[in-house]
Amino acid sequence: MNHILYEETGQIGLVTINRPKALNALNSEILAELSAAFDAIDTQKIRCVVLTGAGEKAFVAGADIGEMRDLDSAGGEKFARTGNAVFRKIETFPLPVIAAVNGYALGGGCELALSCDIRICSEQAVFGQPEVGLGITPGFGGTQRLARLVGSGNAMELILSARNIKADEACRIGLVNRVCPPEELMETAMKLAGRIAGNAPVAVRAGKKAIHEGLQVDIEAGLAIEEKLFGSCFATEDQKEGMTAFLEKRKVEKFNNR
Ligand code: DAK
Repeated sequence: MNHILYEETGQIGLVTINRPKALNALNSEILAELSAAFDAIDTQKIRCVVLTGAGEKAFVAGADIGEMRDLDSAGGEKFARTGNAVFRKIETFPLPVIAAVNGYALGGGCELALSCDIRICSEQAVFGQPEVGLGITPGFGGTQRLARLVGSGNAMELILSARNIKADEACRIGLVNRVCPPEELMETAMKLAGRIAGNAPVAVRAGKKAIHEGLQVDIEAGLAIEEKLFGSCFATEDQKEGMTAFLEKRKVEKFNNR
């Protein structure tokens, strides 16, 4: 791959978008490589994924404006389809994905962070949806995921004004979970990933699935989704071990992902 780095630390997979000279802007090659990188993750061995951008300046400064400018409508549609498919792949990925946002997360970059399950950012991070200033709307799910996460009023303000916001404001409106000094960002993200990786994998996956799927339906249907996934945990050895350890007043020996 030319622009995606992947490494593993124990049971954590780290995906890095590596095009720092263009502030990690997403072109079609990067989108294809990002998709392939997620496809290649061993979801039996790895238990949590961290996604970040290379360099100190940007997570992702958006879709590649140079590549997009001359697209015709068929090209625009193809670009949107590719991007939407990758972002949806991340959102529905069986493992939790944490975005470690190290700088600019603009346009498609903000939308990429929104496709992740949890967002942690550095004090230097900047978020925004500048698309209307470029004559387009957000095209990788921004109008949908931002409104679901921060409410329609905040999403309207950000998308319609194209105003960038800093980390503290992003945290205040719930766009990010946590803000930390730049030098502590990766350590904080990896620590959280490690904590997630230590829990029962089937239960963690079920929790992610229940939240995502439940948000798309009414409360009755959402509770039905939860019941089914809750029930499925009782078919696992890890549920027996988790509850037995509690009753025997000892720590869980090991969750085996079974
Ligand atoms: N695309 C391409 N190149 C970019 C880029 C981008 N989004 N952002 C930065 N770069 C490149 C710059 O062109 C520059 O390249 P060189 O000139 O060195 O070759 C290099 O990165 C460094 O950038 P700057 O020199 O501008 O750095 P500054 O520190 O001065 O400014 C900045 C940093 C982040 C404020 C600035 O670069 C900036 O405003 N960048 C653009 C941010 C932006 O508008 N992002 C949103 C892009 S629109 C769709 C699906 C999705 C989308 C649209 C449609 N469909 C459904 C069809 C998504 C749209 C977007 O993301």
